[in-house]
Amino acid sequence: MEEDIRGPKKFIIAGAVTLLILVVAGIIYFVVRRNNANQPASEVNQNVNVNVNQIVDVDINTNEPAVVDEVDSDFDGLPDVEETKIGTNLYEPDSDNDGVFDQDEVQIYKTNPLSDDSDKDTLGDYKEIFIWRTDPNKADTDDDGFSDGVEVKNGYNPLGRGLIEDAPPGTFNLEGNINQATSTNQINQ
Ligand SMILES: [Ca+2]
Ligand SMILES: [Ca+2]
Ligand SMILES: [Ca+2]
Ligand SMILES: [Ca+2]
Repeated sequence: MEEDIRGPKKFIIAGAVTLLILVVAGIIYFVVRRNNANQPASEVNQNVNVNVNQIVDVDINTNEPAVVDEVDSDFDGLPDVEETKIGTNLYEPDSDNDGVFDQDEVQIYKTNPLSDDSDKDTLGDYKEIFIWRTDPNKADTDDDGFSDGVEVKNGYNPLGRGLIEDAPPGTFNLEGNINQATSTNQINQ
């Protein structure tokens, strides 16, 4: 009977000890593993945070001036920064009110956006560019000794020899409008 009782007892004690060892080992394993896993994770987080912060800093630094550069208060295509440098009105797309937008004057026609007559030949930039097709930056476009303004005022062709009235149909007349074939014929007759 005693042996019968001792047998299972031994087994129970052995089993309990084994279980205890397993549990302790398990806890140790779990704790060690958790510590190992946490440490690199926190380091990674720190790295990510540093990188993200650096990227954000860089983005802010590069984007801030770019955004400022692109501000165009009067939507004339010339950024405020550029207008401030040139001295044109940030809130007026045609600062000199000559009919040619600031951006076009600066970037296309190279005329003075602060003067309605860039070459001071008494023929305005708009008329030179869009009507007479003369050089808005050259007072005497055809180099004949008479300024564009004087020629037009006196009825002479600012782009060559002769009178405006003699200019072929499809060019311009005294008012700066396209010549009609009939009026030219009348003049010729
Ligand atoms: Ca502008
Ligand atoms: Ca203008
Ligand atoms: Ca002019
Ligand atoms: Ca001329």
